[in-house]
Amino acid sequence: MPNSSKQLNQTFLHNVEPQSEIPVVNYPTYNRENIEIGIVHLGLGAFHRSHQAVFTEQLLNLQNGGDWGICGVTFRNQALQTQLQKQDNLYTMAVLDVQHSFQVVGAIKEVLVVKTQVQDVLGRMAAGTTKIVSLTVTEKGYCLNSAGKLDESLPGIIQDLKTPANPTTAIGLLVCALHMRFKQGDKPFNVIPCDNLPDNGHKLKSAVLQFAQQQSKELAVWIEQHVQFPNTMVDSITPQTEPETIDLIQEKLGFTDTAPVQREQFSQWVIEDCPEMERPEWEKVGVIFTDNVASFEHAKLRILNGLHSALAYIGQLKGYQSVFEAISDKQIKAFLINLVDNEIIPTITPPKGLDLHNYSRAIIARFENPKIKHLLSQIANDGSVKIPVRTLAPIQSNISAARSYQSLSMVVAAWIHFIRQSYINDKVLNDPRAQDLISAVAQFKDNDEQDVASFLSLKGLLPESLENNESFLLSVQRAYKEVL
Ligand code: CS2
Repeated sequence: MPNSSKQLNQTFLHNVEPQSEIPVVNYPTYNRENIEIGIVHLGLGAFHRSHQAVFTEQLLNLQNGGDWGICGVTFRNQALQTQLQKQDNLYTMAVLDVQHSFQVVGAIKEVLVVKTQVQDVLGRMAAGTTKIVSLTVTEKGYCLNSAGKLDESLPGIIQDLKTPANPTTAIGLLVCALHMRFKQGDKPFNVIPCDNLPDNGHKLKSAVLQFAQQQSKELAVWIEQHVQFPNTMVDSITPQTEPETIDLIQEKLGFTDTAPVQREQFSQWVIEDCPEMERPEWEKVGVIFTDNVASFEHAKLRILNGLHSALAYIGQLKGYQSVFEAISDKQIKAFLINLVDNEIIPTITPPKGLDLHNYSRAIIARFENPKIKHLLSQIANDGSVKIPVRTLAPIQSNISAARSYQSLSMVVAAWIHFIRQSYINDKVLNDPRAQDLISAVAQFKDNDEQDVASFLSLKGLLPESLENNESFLLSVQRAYKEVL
């Protein structure tokens, strides 16, 4: 019988029966004390803990997994640090799918907080034992403008450029730690970005170089020549942890874990192959290394994330809260199928062997997973950085190929309505450009044409090729009238 007083921690792990009565739970099979930290991860959110940390865990569980323990860095979340420290940084990853299964993850050995321990974070990044710095800092964490370059007008970047030894942003941290290694005469670490941005490695590299150039030209040249920034594609639906998952773990596994994560069964990680990069042998646990990340990225960002954003805005306007609820609406599902078949798939050149029709249907089936409550409000966050990648990019491709894009325009229109509704109902809009977006909709005059035109003329919102594009404007104006 489960004993409810047990707390997940190292002592618990030492005493756990290797042949657990519960076949669905796996514990670390390696000795955590013998593993050095080789990876610093910036952005210790649920996604990292359910994805990259789990692939690393699976590798460590094989014999001779290597010194690839992780130092997880959160920017502000001291509560998570406290929770994890109580558990010796162990936590459970719960797979909520057709069948439940659980993995206790030991790969994270240390948790640091930038806000209170920035020098410790830098020390760990600058240590010669750190071979890789990976990131999940969300799209906005890359501090890019709509042209994909470092946005030097952002307050965080302005501040970090002024006080580079005391950084607050991911870009500032990377440059400062690389500078320390450069001055020490050490080899650099390599950088693996894991956020939903096309060309994430190259974009991050260019932002880092732009920042570094302002510190020292030699540093910038050294980074340019010696630091690898592979592009990657990551995929696994990981909603915020629900209290029910904590209860489920208590009930099924018999221990208390106050910081578990939950995700679906599906998990994929594609990384650009950089042969000279020292890294874990993740390919042994299913990670794909390829020189064609771009086509995986396009397929995933435009189909999965593109449909997600469509659901997030259209679904909430119709009063739904979760992906599962919205996809269960027949009209919405039919809209998504039409959208993906006619306006998204034609814009993608798939990687060899990937059938985009089947891929899209498998994604819709993943949305239909009733075990996962993925809140539309979570996906709706940060539209100003997601919509350009997920919706405007396929619109641009369709325009160049003279194809229709009316359903994609509907997504843009739903986004504008969503912002307007947030303003009317006095709801917080989570978006790096929240202020601009809210002031734009605050000036709406209930004249649809004018309102849409003034919204879309916000500086830096649209890629250059869509600014002043009459047919695009007309298409969104038409959709804006129809969407509600
Ligand atoms: C979602 C993603 O919140 C969002 O924007 O579209 O987090 C999505 O769940 C993941 O990319 C799935 O891999």
